[in-house]
Amino acid sequence: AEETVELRPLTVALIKPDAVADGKADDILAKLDDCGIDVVGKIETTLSREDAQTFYSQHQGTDFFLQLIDYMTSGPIIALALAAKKKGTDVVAQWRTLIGPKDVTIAKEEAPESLRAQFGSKDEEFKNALHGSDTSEHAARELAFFFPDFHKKRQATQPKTTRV
Ligand code: RTP
Ligand code: MG
Repeated sequence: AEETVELRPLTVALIKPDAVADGKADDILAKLDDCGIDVVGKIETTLSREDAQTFYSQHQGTDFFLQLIDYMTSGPIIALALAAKKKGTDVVAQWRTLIGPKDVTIAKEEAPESLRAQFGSKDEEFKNALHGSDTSEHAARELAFFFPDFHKKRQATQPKTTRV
């Protein structure tokens, strides 16, 4: 069978360890269609400490870094490559809006419909169930990390552009 390469802009979501362990992954996945999101890649994996440190390198040196690495390596995660159903949508921004604020308490107050408000931990405000790439550059980097073959095929299909 012929494989088609997904050429829409993509973002990367992670269903974080607590949400996977609490059996929320299927409920989260079931909502995405109604949110205007197509899942075009899905893998389950467990991050090593080194992977997690690289993934969150921008937070190295913060007082929550160790806690964040412990959290993100505490069990299996599900990585998703997401595309917007609606043409021309900035899927990186769309997904960040859908997940809502990173602090679950604030998400519940300010964005009760958001996925973090619905699926985040009741007890720990930073166990927010979901990640979303924050820029298209980071989305490309995260896509290459979690879906290397997929990323390579996209690169090969992309027309070469010349910078003037
Ligand atoms: P993410 O990278 O996971 O999508 O979350 P985000 O962009 O909304 O938030 P970011 O500032 O990048 O923080 C990354 C993750 O670190 C945890 N965190 N803990 N204890 C704390 O003060 C604290 N601050 C952030 C959260 O799990 C957050 O999602
Ligand atoms: Mg972030």
